[in-house]
Amino acid sequence: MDDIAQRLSDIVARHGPEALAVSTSQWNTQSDNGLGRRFMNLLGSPNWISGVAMCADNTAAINRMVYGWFPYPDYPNTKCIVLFGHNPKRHSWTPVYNAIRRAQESGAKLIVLDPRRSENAEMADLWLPLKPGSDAAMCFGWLKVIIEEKLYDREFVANWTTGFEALRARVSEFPLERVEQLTGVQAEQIAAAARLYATSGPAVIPWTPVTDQQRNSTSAIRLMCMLRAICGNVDVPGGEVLHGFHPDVVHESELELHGALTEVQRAKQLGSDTHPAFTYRGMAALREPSQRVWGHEWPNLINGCYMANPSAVFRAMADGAPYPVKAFFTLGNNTLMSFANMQLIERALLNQDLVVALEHFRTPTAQLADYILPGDAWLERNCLSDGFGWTAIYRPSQKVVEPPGSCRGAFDFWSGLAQRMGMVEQFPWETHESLLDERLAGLGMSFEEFAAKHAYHMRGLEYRKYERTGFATPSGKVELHSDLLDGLGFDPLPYWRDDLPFDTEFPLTLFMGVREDEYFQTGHRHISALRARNPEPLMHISPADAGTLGLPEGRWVDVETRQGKVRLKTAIRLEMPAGVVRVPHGWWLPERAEGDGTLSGAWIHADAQICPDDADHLDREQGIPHLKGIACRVSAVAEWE
Ligand SMILES: Nc1nc2c(c(=O)[nH]1)N[C@H]1C(S)=C(S)[C@@H](COP(=O)(O)OP(=O)(O)OC[C@H]3O[C@@H](n4cnc5c(=O)[nH]c(N)nc54)[C@H](O)[C@@H]3O)O[C@H]1N2
Ligand SMILES: Nc1nc2c(c(=O)[nH]1)N[C@H]1C(S)=C(S)[C@@H](COP(=O)(O)OP(=O)(O)OC[C@H]3O[C@@H](n4cnc5c(=O)[nH]c(N)nc54)[C@H](O)[C@@H]3O)O[C@H]1N2
Ligand SMILES: [Mo]
Repeated sequence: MDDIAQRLSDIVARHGPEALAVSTSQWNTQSDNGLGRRFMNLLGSPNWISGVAMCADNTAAINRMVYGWFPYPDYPNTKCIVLFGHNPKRHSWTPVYNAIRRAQESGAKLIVLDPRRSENAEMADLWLPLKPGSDAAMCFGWLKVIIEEKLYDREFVANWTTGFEALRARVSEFPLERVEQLTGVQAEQIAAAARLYATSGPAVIPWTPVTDQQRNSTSAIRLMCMLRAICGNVDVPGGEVLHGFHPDVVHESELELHGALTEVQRAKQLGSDTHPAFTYRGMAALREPSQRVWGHEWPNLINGCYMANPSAVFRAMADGAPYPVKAFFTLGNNTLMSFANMQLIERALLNQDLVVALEHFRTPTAQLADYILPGDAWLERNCLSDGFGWTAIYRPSQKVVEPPGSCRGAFDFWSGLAQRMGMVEQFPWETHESLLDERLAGLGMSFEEFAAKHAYHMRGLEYRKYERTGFATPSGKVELHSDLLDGLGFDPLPYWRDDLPFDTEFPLTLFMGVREDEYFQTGHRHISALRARNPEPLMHISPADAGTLGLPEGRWVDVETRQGKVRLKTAIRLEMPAGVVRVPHGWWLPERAEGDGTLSGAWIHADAQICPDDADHLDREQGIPHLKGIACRVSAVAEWE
């Protein structure tokens, strides 16, 4: 830690504080209490990124632009659930899986939009097999039906939205024949689904990662927000509720001290010029409204607000432009494999003066670090969770064993570093527990008392809070037309960006995803009991395509895009549509040789090496990559172990 602090200080002295970049991910939202951002804001670096730039966090940021918060579904009271791809299963999003099944038992309808006949598609009242990446076009189709047939909540639209006429005009560019062409779903089915959503009673469109990972992401997310809003489903029982902060608990956004970062340093945030949506620049117009409605200028929902653009950070690390980034900390995040363009990320890591990983394992990313600090695990630390800042529900998670050996958590890392770098006053807590106690002081309890008393704690939900406070947007209303986006140089209305031209050399389409029960993301391949159940990365392909390509079950193939290739094993699946293949996320082989060049099989199997991050494949506003519909080709591999 002394050496890390010394080397970081030298880098800051030479290149400025912005030469430090930090990447983390979901781990962060459950353990760091905002201390990572606090350290960076005090040091003066805006270059914080997270793998969740492609998972809920970016959705949260975009939702704020429409109605000021990221809503959570009121499953127990809903009458209709719409899943855009999102496929909760017994072993994936288990609580939501249970909530959906219970809602169905009490009569709620289920609509599933998925190219694949997924588990939820099989249990749905309506299944629309849309083309990968066509979710935004589908939403336009629904809006067309709902507006034309006047199925929307006219009173809410009149009183609480801006830009409805402009939206109506934009939507009129999407007759159902066009939407049918763009999505591959029959017009009658699109109309039937739109009617079911708009007329079943209060309805929900739960968050989905599918629209977090598309070149049409910002429009798709905004269109979903608009469907919720104009159908009167925002902040009502059975709809989707804007929780706000819990009034008596100190939330992470507050501990992060975003106000401490100077305007000058904020303006240096990488990627904020080209892809500003979730950066400081992109979210600046929400400061005042957030203060007005939620009592805080810098709500950081799901840690997805005010972050730099990942691709821009990796470019600065690799090439020193627009300025050098020379120190990189990766905490609970397999950085190399969790973004697009792995080739670039490896160059970026190899061009650093200091790389520190806080990890459990020698992941491909950790293998390129100067220091691997052993991280503690969730059973070895106390934690206060508010659902990633999404809900006003707090849950304790208690330490049951001491971390072994020298394993330490985020608290020790950040405060240890802060203390060595002259920030003693701003990191006054002696222990992690004293920080948790401080967060709960408003409830008159210590963490220990809180954990003994509450499995979870929330205040009663208040519906239609906007009638009292307005929405936390510049206009105080739901912004269907966005002056904010207009001001940043983007289309103020949602739009459809045409598909990339057909590439004859790459005639198939791939999507990444379909979670594996045995593993979480890039983790756990070293656990032999799990590996025995699921030994190899599988390409799912339809029987028709397997036939055309002459691929028997179990044949190894290379799936190639213009960016790179991955080696996968053929798995013929009846539920796959023709023309589409599935590439699994995050495969590497911990038993293989480590280090640059091989990275334990990451250079054979990792999906990040086939995801491009050129302008055509990035969402314009957010700059996140397209994992749902990349042109590819598949070729059999003659011999491979
Ligand atoms: N190319 C590509 N990129 C993606 C995706 C994709 O499909 N393709 N998916 C996106 C999605 S949905 C998400 S959520 C993100 C996920 O991105 P990450 O959250 O980075 O996902 P993981 O691969 O689980 O990596 C977490 C790492 O943290 C370590 N770890 C686990 N628990 C602890 C702990 O308690 N302490 C410490 N110190 N370390 C711990 C694990 O060993 C693991 O290496 O990636 C996104 N990025
Ligand atoms: N066991 C286990 N559980 C997990 C995880 C894990 O790794 N393992 N990961 C966790 C994380 S971080 C996340 S984000 C969630 C993700 O969980 P899910 O949201 O369920 O994501 P996936 O299983 O990747 O894909 C869901 C569906 O999207 C469909 N799909 C693919 N492309 C498109 C498209 O363009 N549009 C539409 N509408 N559908 C499409 C696929 O066919 C698939 O059925 O799971 C979480 N739970
Ligand atoms: Mo995720």
